[in-house]
Amino acid sequence: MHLGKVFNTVVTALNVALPQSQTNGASKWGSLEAPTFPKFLRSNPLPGGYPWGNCTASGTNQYKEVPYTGVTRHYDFTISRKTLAPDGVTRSVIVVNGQFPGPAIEANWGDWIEVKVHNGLDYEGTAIHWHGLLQKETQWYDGVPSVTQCPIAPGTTFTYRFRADLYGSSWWHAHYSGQYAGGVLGPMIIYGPNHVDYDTDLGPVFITDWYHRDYLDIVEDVMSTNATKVRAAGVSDNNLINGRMSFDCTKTDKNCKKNAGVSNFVFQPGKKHRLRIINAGAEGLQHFSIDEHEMTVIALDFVPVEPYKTNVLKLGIAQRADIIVEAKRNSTRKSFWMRSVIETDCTPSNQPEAVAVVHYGPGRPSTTIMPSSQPWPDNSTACVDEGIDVPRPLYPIAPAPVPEKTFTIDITVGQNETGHTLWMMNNSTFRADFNDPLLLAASNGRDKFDPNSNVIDAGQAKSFRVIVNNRTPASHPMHFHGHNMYVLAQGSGEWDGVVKNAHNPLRRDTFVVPGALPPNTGANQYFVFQIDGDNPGTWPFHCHIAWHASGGLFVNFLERKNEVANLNIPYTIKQTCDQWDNWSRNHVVPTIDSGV
Ligand SMILES: *[C@@H]1O[C@H](CO)[C@@H](O)[C@H](O)[C@H]1NC(C)=O
Ligand SMILES: *[C@@H]1O[C@H](CO)[C@@H](O)[C@H](O)[C@H]1NC(C)=O
Ligand SMILES: *[C@@H]1O[C@H](CO)[C@@H](O)[C@H](O)[C@H]1NC(C)=O
Ligand SMILES: *[C@@H]1O[C@H](CO)[C@@H](O)[C@H](O)[C@H]1NC(C)=O
Ligand SMILES: *[C@@H]1O[C@H](CO)[C@@H](O)[C@H](O)[C@H]1NC(C)=O
Ligand SMILES: *[C@@H]1O[C@H](CO)[C@@H](O)[C@H](O)[C@H]1NC(C)=O
Ligand SMILES: *[C@@H]1O[C@H](CO)[C@@H](O)[C@H](O)[C@H]1NC(C)=O
Ligand SMILES: *[C@@H]1O[C@H](CO)[C@@H](O)[C@H](O)[C@H]1NC(C)=O
Ligand SMILES: [Cu+2]
Repeated sequence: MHLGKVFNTVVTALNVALPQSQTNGASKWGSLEAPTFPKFLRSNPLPGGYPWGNCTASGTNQYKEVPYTGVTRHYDFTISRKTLAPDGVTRSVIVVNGQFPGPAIEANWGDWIEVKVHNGLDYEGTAIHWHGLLQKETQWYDGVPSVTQCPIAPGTTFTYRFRADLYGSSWWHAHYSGQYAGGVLGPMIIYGPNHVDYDTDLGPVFITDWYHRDYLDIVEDVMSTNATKVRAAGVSDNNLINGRMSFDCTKTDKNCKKNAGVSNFVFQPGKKHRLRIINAGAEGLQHFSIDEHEMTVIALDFVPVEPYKTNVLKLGIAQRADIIVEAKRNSTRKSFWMRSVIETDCTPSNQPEAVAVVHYGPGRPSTTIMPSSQPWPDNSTACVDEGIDVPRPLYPIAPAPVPEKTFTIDITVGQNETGHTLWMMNNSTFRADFNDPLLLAASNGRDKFDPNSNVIDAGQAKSFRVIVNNRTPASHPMHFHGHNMYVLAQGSGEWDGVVKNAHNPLRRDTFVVPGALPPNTGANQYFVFQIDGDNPGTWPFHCHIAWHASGGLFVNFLERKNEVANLNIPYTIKQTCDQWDNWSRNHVVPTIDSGV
């Protein structure tokens, strides 16, 4: 819900803002030096055509056809800690190549992407997940420690190689404990066919709730037996747009320097701008808007949708939206607020509203001008995303009307005998075994797993349906790896069996199931989705709220185990385990939470 207040106290005197190097290190995101983005990468031009040939957004089934480009894009990431003040409050941030937010991965649809990851951290493992990609050819490079690999040990290097098998906007992030909330995240842009034209691609707009404490300290509180600490742990201190926002230093401690300033964007009058909005936060559901500008949504997650207009966009953690914003032709105002507000009814924050400035060109704008634009009215208080009624996938796909298997999963929360608050899926909380990844075990023929590995065997089902009953007061952005879910239904109580839009249901990789309302009365909220069993592997299905995943809200679907036994898993995966075994024999590994 918009607070409707402009940040006179915290955004005063933009001209005394900290330099970008002190807020975001080597990152240029959100500054006037940020790049714009092409329609596709031209390093492999085809005569008069596109790298994806004649594939189109409306005419090509993305899950069946991936263009062959023969190109590999190479990236090199070094992960380390650095002292930064993204909002003016100094803390240790985990940076990639010295940047927060991290560097962009760009590729054309169908390219291969190779990323060499050096773990330069002193005592934390890591692993990087390439959010939303299907990994149909390389199921072992999904980047989840204890599921597809062992953590990358400090001082060691691991190279991922995978196909850009879908196109649009996404992000990469650490999947080791709550580490991405400490800064290990960046954009992933995959160029593909466009169904809506635009003039300028302004690229990623990260919206991230922000915490002044290190993720390890937060996770310690999340897992503590002190209910007060558990409740306070997930309350964010601020909200950032492209890694930057001011903070009222009178409210806080010695670590507060001065105004960090806010991010800046430039629109050209009358032109259409593409923005790639990414909720890369730890917990906060966000309402994104640009004052006095309407936006047209053209894709959700990696799925192009029939364009629809909105003023306020709702994104749960890990969700993305590609939007087109047409700038006014002859505006009397020369700058407007961009806003993103954490929905505090489900996700608490001490400073829920982030702002950035949209300037009108031409010419280099003055960043000292404070906009006086007015926010869109937004009185929604429900903890929901864009829902299943309006967004319609552009390329229609009807899932199997009768799935081969159906699973029911209850989400509950409770304390175990020692008083730790744990999240449960079907009465079982997840706990990682960093030294024994599930995919490797399954490919070696294991079919009995530790109960806390939360493995659900989908057998050889060509399609399976999952009914998720959320019996907790919290809303959960539920993410499925290796697939886009067909979201068949959402509602309150018990599902009545009716499928919405059976001929073309919503597809996306993350969907927000609202909290049971009113809390604790048992009136659960449900959502129902279906998966095509076309991707042999061990695929996590989990809440993307970092602190809920820490508390075990995580299961793994073992899909087509007969084929899993035949996967040709490269030796490098086993090597991560040899290196991690060696590391964990010689060092104490802080295993505070579930590990993912
Ligand atoms: C697409 O391109 C292929 C070869 O590049 C060609 O054989 C095919 O006819 C084209 N399809 C359409 C619908 O234009
Ligand atoms: C629980 O945590 C709160 C907040 O940190 C603290 O004030 C309180 O003393 C703690 N209670 C116990 C029993 O440790
Ligand atoms: C733009 O607005 C100004 C002032 O309102 C007016 O003088 C001018 O003619 C307008 N230009 C166009 C192209 O509409
Ligand atoms: C928001 O306010 C408008 C106008 O006051 C009202 O019509 C609408 O029902 C409200 N919506 C919600 C979700 O409260
Ligand atoms: C969850 O538990 C219910 C009730 O015991 C059972 O019917 C269902 O199959 C279980 N779901 C999974 C995915 O194991
Ligand atoms: C409760 O959960 C915590 C965190 O997973 C764990 O450390 C503890 O051993 C569990 N207690 C019992 C009795 O299982
Ligand atoms: C979870 O456990 C409780 C208590 O043991 C039991 O009543 C309930 O049926 C179980 N639920 C599922 C889904 O297995
Ligand atoms: C094992 O770990 C030690 C200490 O971390 C390191 O010096 C050594 O090189 C490692 N050996 C191998 C084979 O990775
Ligand atoms: Cu959750």
